[in-house]
Amino acid sequence: MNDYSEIWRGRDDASEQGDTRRLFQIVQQEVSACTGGDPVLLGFACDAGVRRNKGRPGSRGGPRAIRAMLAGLPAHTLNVLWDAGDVICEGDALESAQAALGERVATILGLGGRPVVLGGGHEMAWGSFQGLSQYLESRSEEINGERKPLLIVNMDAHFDLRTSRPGSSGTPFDQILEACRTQGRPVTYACFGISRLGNTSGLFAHADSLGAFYIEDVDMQERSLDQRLADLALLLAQAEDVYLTIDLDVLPAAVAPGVSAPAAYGVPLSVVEAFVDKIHSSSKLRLADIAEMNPDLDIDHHTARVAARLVWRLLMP
Ligand SMILES: [Mn+2]
Repeated sequence: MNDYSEIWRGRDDASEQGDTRRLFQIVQQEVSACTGGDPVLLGFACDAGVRRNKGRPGSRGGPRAIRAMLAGLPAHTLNVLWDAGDVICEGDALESAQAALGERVATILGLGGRPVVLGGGHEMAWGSFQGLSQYLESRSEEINGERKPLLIVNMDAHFDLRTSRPGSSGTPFDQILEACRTQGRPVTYACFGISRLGNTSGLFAHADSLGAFYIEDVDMQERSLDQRLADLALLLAQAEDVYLTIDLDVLPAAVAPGVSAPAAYGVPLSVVEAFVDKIHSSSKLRLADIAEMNPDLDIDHHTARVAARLVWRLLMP
């Protein structure tokens, strides 16, 4: 276990009136004691997949940067927050780090916790999914009848469906869909915020061939929000379980400069947040992660603050 006492600190308002608790005052690290429904943070300190994908490295510092911005946020109705520490990728040992992430996610899910994973490059999704898959497999014995699909909601400027191997930050959802085919697991892959300028025709064709559902960034603006939330409601109704993954590069570069591939256009934070809230309130969300936080490229913690804001909403009961 890493020592995070340097990060989990903030302003103590105990001399003020009312409930003055902030997240740093309710965080605990003995995760094995977590009870059903508690939120659990887990970091994936890794940019090996970004390097393999020829991106700009630095996201291995992401979990630390997001925790630092979370620490001082008010706790409001939350009474306990668990921090399971980081899975750290050494060098280019990506596959073993992803497997380790999967084990930790499966353990948290088995305890009844609500994991929120802080990245780290988007290669984290392949690790997160391995944990969710293990958990769903162990649970499936208790469920009779036909399985409804797993819904993967990816808020991202990119499909991340590259077919080259070994895996990278550009391949995780192709790896996941491949694993689902092998497992016979019904799955719906839905991408919101795809940039036409950030994906080749070949990638669009591959997404089509896989039956992916996707909405481009130009149709993910405020003016279309009601329609998009209706699309999301339909997808949620058809699903048994939901995995939400947010790539911070779905946001405009001015909002999230601290990412490997900033977006010239992007999806407004208000729209991303409306999606997060709707999915969070669906009671089907099993696992969430937030990818591509790169503190080396951030400006005055703007990206880390946005990431912390989205994570905060996922942590609330
Ligand atoms: Mn991505």
